Amino acid sequence: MGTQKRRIEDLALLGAPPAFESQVHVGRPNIGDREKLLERVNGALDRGWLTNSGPLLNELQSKLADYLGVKHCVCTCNGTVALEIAIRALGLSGEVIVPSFTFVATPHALQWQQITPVFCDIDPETHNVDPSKVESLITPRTSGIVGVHVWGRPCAVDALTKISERHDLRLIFDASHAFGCTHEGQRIGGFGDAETFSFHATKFFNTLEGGAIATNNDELARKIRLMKNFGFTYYDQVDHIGTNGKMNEVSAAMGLTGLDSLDVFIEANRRAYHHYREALQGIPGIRLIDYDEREAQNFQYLVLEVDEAKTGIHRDELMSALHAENVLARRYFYPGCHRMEPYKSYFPNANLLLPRTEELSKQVLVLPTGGSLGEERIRVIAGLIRLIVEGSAELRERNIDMSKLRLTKYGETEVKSIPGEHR
Ligand code: T4K
Repeated sequence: MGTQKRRIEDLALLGAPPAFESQVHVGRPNIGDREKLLERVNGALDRGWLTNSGPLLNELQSKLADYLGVKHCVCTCNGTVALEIAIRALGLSGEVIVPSFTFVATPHALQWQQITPVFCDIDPETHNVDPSKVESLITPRTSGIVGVHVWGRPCAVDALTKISERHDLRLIFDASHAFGCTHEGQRIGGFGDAETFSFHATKFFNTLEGGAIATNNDELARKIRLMKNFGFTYYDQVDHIGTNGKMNEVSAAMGLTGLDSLDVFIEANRRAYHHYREALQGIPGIRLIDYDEREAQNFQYLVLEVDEAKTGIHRDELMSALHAENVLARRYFYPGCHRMEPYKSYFPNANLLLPRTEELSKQVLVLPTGGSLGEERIRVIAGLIRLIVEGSAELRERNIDMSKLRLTKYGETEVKSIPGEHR
């Protein structure tokens, strides 16, 4: 369950045992009724129909279209391929405006097709593209905008729609985080020319791996359906360029099972969010992002902004200290896509136009959350953050060098010869 720590000496950083015996992850999958899932998977095995427009996929697509309130929802093998197909089906080329503060799949889906992502800065309040910065980035080569609803909070849908209409640009929303969320009462999914979802295991709604493209445009949907299946129109007739973007029946079974439990997932996430909110209250320099509860939210991401001027400790140091306790907080989307390859080689000075992105990506820390975490563990995690922040001056006095904490994949932390007092 985790040990509630109250004294600086109890921190793993100082050699004490970690608060949690095993690693506590962000992105734990939401899993619905296992019996029902296995029943569906067994049905697929019995039918001997495992992919290529199986009955489970067709049922899922039609239920998703109803849920999202769109005419068409085409499922894909993952969210990256959903983006790639939407980009291609809409005929994007040249340059496309996109935030850098996103998962790298968003610009990769463009660059993969030789389209140049032009990074736009964000609004630090919303973490989403700042629409007032978009128009100055438009050139004769610009063909579209990809907005991202980061953390499930809708980006400036109306402003971006107006800009795209004014300049005759295509508009896609990467809604990977926003399944189940609304903007002005309308489900995310129906905005722009198309919206894409990721149903990766770590997402609010998952199909193991998977994704979808939602659109109200019949012709676009027809193209997308062709493109995700090699362009086949009949058994041996290919009428379009295509790829293999199909979702299989086991993934569809997972999706159908998850759909039955959406309300349970949301309620568990909402409760966890409020437990954190209460437990983190009053910690100087720690701000938990807000979700507008007048809208539907999925509360999948527990996002802190760490203001070093007030905490006395840098976000990375706090993260290292948490990793030492087996709390594997993540610094999404550090360092910003513009500082990742190939973009940092292509645009070495992109940072000059992205001051807000630069700043925020040094402040954000995403904590483990979700239904399986439970109130007690949330209190332990929040208690650790309080102890580390409130004890930061003392940690400095003890000459604890937190940069000595080395992080490895999934945050396995090695604490190496930390100077200062040890227990
Ligand atoms: N656009 C946006 C805005 C996105 O956020 C994403 C994906 C995409 C597009 C592309 O969609 P996909 O092609 O992925 O469908 C993770 C996810 O892999 C990625 O899907 C997601 N965004 C991104 C935000 O997070 P990593 O590199 O952090 O993944 P990983 O493997 O480190 O997992 C995160 C945590 O979840 C770990 O602490 C372990 C835990 N975990 C992971 C898996 C796979 C589990 O507990 N169980 C699991 O099964 O990217």
